[in-house]
Amino acid sequence: MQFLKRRDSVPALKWIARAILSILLVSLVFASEPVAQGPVPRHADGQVDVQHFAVVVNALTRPASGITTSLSLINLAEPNERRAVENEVIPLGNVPSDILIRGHLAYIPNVYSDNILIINLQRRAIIGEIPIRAGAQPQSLAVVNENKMYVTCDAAHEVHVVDIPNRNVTKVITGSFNKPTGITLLNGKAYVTNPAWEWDAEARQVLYHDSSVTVIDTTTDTVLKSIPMPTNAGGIVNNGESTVIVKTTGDFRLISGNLVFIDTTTDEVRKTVNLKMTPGSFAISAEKQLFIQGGGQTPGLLIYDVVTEKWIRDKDDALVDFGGGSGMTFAPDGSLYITYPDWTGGGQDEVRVMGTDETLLKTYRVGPGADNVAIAQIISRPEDINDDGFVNIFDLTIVSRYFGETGPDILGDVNADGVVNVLDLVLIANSL
Ligand SMILES: [Ca+2]
Ligand SMILES: [Ca+2]
Repeated sequence: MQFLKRRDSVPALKWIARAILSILLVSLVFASEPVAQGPVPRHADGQVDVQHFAVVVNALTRPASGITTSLSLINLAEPNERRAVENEVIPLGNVPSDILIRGHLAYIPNVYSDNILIINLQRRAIIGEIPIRAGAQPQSLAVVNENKMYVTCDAAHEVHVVDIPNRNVTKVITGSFNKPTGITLLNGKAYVTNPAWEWDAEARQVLYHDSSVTVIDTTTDTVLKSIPMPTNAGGIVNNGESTVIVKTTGDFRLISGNLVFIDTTTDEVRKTVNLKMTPGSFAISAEKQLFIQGGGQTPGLLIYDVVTEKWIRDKDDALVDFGGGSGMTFAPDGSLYITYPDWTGGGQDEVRVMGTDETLLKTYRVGPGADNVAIAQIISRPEDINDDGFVNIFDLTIVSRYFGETGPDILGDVNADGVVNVLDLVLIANSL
C-alpha cells in the first residue's frame, strides 16, 4: 500500500505527515480496514450544516402495481407541507422492519433480504449493507457503542452482534430466545422481547407460547436472565433511569394486552397494568409519558404517565383524531409524528404531527405503506470519510492512503481544497 506520493512539494509537512502516519500505522497493525466510499458533500468553507428531517419507512410492496419499499424524507424546516416531502427517494429491501439513525446515517433491517441497509441521508444514497445469515430475519436494531450494534433475528431465535466499522456480524447470542423482536438498552444491559408466537399450519392459526424478556450484558454479550411476560411481549422502551416498559399485545381474542414495568436494578417485574384491550404501537416522550395506540376495536391515542403511574387519557378519554396510527416517534420539540399507512396501495398514506397541546400541526403525504418513522438531525460531517457514522482512526487511515493526491472530489480531502494533506489530517484529529 502506498501512503505518500512524491507530489507533495513541502518537505517539512511531508516529514510531519510521515511521522504521524508511522505512529498511526503501528496502532493499526491489527485493525482491519473498512471499505472506502465516495466523497461526502460539504460546504467549501468548512461550515457545519444541520438539517432536521423526519424519515419514513414505506413498507408496502405490490410488484403488479409497481409499488416497492422506499424511504421518504420530510424537511422539518420547510413550512409548505407538500414541498417539505421527498417521496420514495431511496429504494429499500423486502419488508423493512425498523429504522435506526446515527448522525447522517440510517440503518434499516430488511426481514426477507437478509441484510441491514446503510443509507447516507445527506446524499440520499445506499452506501453499503451488513449481511445477515440467510433466513435469520432481522427485526430491530440497537447501537451499544460506536463499534457494536445488536440486531434481533426472530426466525433464528438469536441476537446478532454487528461490528459497525467492518459491517459484518461477528458474534451470535443464543439462549432463551423465542422470536426475539423488540430491543432497548439501559445501564449496560439489553432487554429483548420474545413474543413466542408460532404459526400452526394445520390448525391455520397462531399459537402463543410462554413470552418473556431476555436480559443481555452488553459488555460480555452474554444472557443474564429471562423474565416471564404475559402473552405476546413485543414493544419495549425505557425511561432513561431504571425502568424498562414492555407492551404485551395478548392473543387478539380473549387475552388482552398489558404494560409491564421492569426494575432494572433487580431485573424483576415491578408492576403490570392490564390495558383491557389489544394495543397497537407505543412511544415514550421526554416527559416519560407513554403514548399508546388503541387497537382495532378501540381506536384512539391513550396516554399513561410513567412518573405518577396514572392515566392521563385512558380508553374512555382517548384522542380519537390521532387513533389508528402505526409508527410513532417524538421530535426534540415534543411533537409526536404518527404514520398512517394505506395498506391497500391506494396512496392515502400520511404522517400526522401532533403538537404538545394535542392539536394537529401538520399532515404530510408520504409513500406507500408508511410505517416506521424516525427523526434525524443530519449534521454535515466531512471528517467521517468512510461513512460509518463516527470520526475515528479508520478515517485517518483513508487520508493516509490518499495522501498527496490532488484534484476535485478526492477521498480524504476533508476541507475540499483540492489536495489531501496535513490540514485534512488535522481536521479529523480535531474531531476525534
Ligand atoms: Ca468514519
Ligand atoms: Ca484538503
